[in-house]
Amino acid sequence: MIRFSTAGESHGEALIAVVSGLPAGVAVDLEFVNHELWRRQQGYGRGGRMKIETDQAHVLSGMRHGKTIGSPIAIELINRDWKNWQEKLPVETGDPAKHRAVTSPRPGHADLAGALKFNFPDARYVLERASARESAARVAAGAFAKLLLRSLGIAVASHVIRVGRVELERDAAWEEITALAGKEEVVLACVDGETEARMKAEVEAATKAGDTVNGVFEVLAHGVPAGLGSYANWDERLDGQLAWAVMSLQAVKAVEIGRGVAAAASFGSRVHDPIHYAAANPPGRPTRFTRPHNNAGGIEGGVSNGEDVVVRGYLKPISTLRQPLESVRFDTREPTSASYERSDICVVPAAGVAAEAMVALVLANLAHEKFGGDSLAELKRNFDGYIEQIRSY
Ligand code: EPS
Repeated sequence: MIRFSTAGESHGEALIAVVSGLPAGVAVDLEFVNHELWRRQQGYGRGGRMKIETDQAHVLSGMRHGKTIGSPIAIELINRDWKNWQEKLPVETGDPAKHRAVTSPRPGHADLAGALKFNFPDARYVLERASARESAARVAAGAFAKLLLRSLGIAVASHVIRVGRVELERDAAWEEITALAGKEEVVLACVDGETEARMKAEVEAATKAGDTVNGVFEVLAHGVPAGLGSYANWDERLDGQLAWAVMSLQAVKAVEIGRGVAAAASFGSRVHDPIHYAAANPPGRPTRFTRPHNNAGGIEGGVSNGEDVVVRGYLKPISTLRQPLESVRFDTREPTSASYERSDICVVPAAGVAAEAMVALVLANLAHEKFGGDSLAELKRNFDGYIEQIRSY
């Protein structure tokens, strides 16, 4: 089983990701891991914190001579901002006068629910862990999953399809989406320049108004063979696992598989993807079964069907507002405005990168579950045998 967990607070010394279960022998390209971390920091509308941080993976264990060794991989990401917080958030008792309380909860953030739950007098410790800063550790973990998937010919990418009222109104080709990851400057990670410019104007309007705006990202996984996930038990369904994984990301409030939302308002004859059979294997496809479109998002019955896996994440706008909403003081319970701390205006491209990581981790785990193996060679042998079976079906 490939699993991961993270630790670390937004303004603590470091974030940590621990990934276990990856087979031995996966070549780890740290430049790629760091590029993934860089991508998560980009996008028009990111906050001041991103000017402080340059996230870099410091691998502590589980990797020797450039390859995984089958042991848990521990990755540390140093928070450069820690130097500004050492006295305000010391690990040991420190000077209570230097504590920086978050005095009134922000509607939409975890502040109130977290303070009630953990019986904190203010929301400082809540936001420290609830912050989307944690998603950097997920991206580091996900990069390792992506490297494993890469050796099976599976790639995961994302793009932005909505910011506020502006939506991408055409289909995006896989090549266009993957090209975004190689760009030196990320604006809003939309494949269409004209739409992206209008998305940018939407963020500018929110910035001017002291407001925030988010939207929708789409993650695609290409090269996923038919047969990952299962309809046999509820918790084995690929769509369910992806929904959980993507929904668990900060600010994601809805997840869609394929064209699930539009499908709910359509007739079956307009939704389902007809099945054809080619005379020979189309290039790059292990199966001769083809579909003229992919409204199902590559998943039928909770099982991958060989088409691209397509997952959309809908983000609520960031809840830290420069023009704050009504709230209540933690100490006196008197009405006041919600606390304001430096924040982002728009994070859709960054959330898309974090969602790629989550999708990669789910797929890597299911691939490992199906094909097994303690070494990459063993996994690959089993994988190749299965692909041969599908190819000749
Ligand atoms: C984030 C780091 C944070 C925020 C943001 C995500 O940095 P700071 O709190 O120091 O400004 O920019 O956090 C939130 C959106 C949030 O709601 O907490 C990051 O690394 O992504």
